[in-house]
Amino acid sequence: TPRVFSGAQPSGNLHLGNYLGALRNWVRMQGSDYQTIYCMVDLHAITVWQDPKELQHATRELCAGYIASGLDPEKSILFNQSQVPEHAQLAWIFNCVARLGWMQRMTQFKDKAGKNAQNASLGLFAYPALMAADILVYHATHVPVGDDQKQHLELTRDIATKFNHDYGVDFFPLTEPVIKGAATRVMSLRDGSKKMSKSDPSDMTRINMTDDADTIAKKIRKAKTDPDALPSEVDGLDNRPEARNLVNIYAALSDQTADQVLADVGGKQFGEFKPMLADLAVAKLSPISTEMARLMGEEAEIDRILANGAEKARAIAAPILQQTYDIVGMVGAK
Ligand code: AQP
Repeated sequence: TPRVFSGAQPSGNLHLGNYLGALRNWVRMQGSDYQTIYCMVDLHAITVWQDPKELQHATRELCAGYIASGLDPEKSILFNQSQVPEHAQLAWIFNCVARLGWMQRMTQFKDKAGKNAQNASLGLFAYPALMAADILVYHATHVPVGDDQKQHLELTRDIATKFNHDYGVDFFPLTEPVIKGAATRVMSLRDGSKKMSKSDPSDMTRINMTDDADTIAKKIRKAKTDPDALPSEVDGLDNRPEARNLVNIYAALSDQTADQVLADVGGKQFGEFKPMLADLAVAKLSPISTEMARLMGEEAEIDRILANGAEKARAIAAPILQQTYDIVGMVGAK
């Protein structure tokens, strides 16, 4: 069976971008023709500073978010990355396969490190090698992600190719990205050129999965737009990034294409469209936030699910790491 792996960082609030770009597709791949493995990537989160107490809270809340969105611990393996040490072990091997020049081209590093890159952690720079290990330690074949992860997935293929070539084996598969839906890159509500992100200092830029109905409505009401009416075709959204973003969100939430949405709402002003979008967002998201809050009242149950998932994940990862060590020539590998 083809195997799916994906993850999200417990680095803050799960938001609408994570949900539409990633999580929703994870749920759709569950219980179909795939074995599905979904991780809370806490080792990735600490590539930038995380307060220890907040990291613990965010990891459990992320797990609650996964389950509330429809992931089922009976159908998918759910666990946190640090509980499966094989990720970090394989990442070391990949640090020795990947080239400095490859890492230097990563746009996410450039964005996150900012102007003062000398002060970024070594872990932030090496992030894509750990991500490649997350995927390849399961020999995963499909990785559902948002559009922003495309470059990292290409690097994952480069690492697999170089490893296979250097050691003369056909061991690691070339993984396929799965980037699907009308909102594969949800943008900030305040700036149509920036992606919606957990780490944006302004909470008004994103819709958190934990936001209540009033907050969601307020954020959409205050979302940046232009003064024109909505066009009736997608071409009319050119050079209107904020308008395009709201239409794409509406399309994704209502399972339509942007063209179908515009066929209905073309000609309307934002004053009329925004309340429609707010109602739709509240209808789709409030059952999830209610369930998340309920699950957060059962911390011991979440920890049990994670421990159980980690055990199942290790059963797959450990033999693949052993074989890797053997290929590389580590004595005592067998
Ligand atoms: N704005 C987005 N639109 C669509 N998909 C998105 N994803 C993230 N932002 C958007 C997808 O969500 C999954 C998990 O992301 P992550 O937790 O690994 O972190 P990230 O990509 O770095 O997302 P954030 O929210 O911007 O976190 P911070 O601010 O901590 O860096 C991935 O599949 C991602 O593509």
